[in-house]
Amino acid sequence: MGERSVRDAGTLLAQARRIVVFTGAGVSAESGVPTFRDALTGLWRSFDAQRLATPEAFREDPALVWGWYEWRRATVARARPNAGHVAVAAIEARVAHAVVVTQNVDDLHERAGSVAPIHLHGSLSAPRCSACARPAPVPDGVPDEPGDGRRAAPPRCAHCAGLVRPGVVWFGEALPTAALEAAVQAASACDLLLTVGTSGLVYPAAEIPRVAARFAATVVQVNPEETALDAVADVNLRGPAAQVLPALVRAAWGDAGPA
Ligand code: BJW
Ligand code: ZN
Repeated sequence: MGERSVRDAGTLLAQARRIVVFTGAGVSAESGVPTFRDALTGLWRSFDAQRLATPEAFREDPALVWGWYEWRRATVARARPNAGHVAVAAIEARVAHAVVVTQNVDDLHERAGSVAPIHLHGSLSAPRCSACARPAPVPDGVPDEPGDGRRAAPPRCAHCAGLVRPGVVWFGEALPTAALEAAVQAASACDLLLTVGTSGLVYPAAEIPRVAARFAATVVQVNPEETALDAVADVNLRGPAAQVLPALVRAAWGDAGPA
């Protein structure tokens, strides 16, 4: 990441009145939460996440899929927000109209102090019945050994005895309407969108930075790798979120950070 580009992006950030921070799995990578396209380990070694995150996979083998999500819930429960999440919360605290839109199903933005991040793909902590859709309780405790993948039979719904499923959005499923509408609305009204740690491959979420660009917002991207959003971004800051985002906040508002 060039010093100058961070300084320039900091100036753009400081000038913006309406900001959207759009995040993906990469913002949680330095907290020890694997990204979606990282290779799986444990019992799931022979799968890829794209095959597990489907209604078909849950129908065929509910214990495999539920076990995978319980392992992920355990991983997140043991993780701590990193300096990238903290910097996002600092941007929110500093800018009157700042909206955090995340594709992540973890709660690390909330735990870093973000007020009401919009979750486009649901949450690991909101299980519901796969038959009647009623919310179900989060299982007590978390699995002991997050490194060791295990199958786990999903609980049964208290109302209809249907299988309880994770409250996340799988491939082929619609995103929660209110969340998607709020994200599109914020993207179409912002003057700067900061996209962090996403490959930009999964739709309709990947439309969010594109909507902002179409409405003439400046798009700044933070990612150590090239992504499908490189062409959409006006500024590409190549580096890990936990380093680049704090540097960006300092470049915008000085060492004192948020007011
Ligand atoms: C770092 C870093 C560091 C690493 N710092 N960065 C148009 C064209 C083609 C296909 C479609 C289309 N529209 C829809 C589709 C189908 C499909 C889709 O998009 N498929 C594509 C793969 C081609 N979309 C859907 O099916 C969606 N539903 C839908 O369209 O419904 C239609 C419908 C309408 C009405 C009724 C019914 C149906 C649903 C998509 C749901 C996605 N769900 C998942 C799983 C959520 C639950 C879970 O977590 O298990 O969401 S998939 C997965 O991808 C997850 C993520 O949120 C999402 C995005 O991934 P993300 O965050 O970008 O992660 P990675 O791993 O891809 O990238 C990590 C990045 O971090 C990398 O760039 C690294 O370099 C970077 N990085 N370290 C900063 N330290
Ligand atoms: Zn039910």
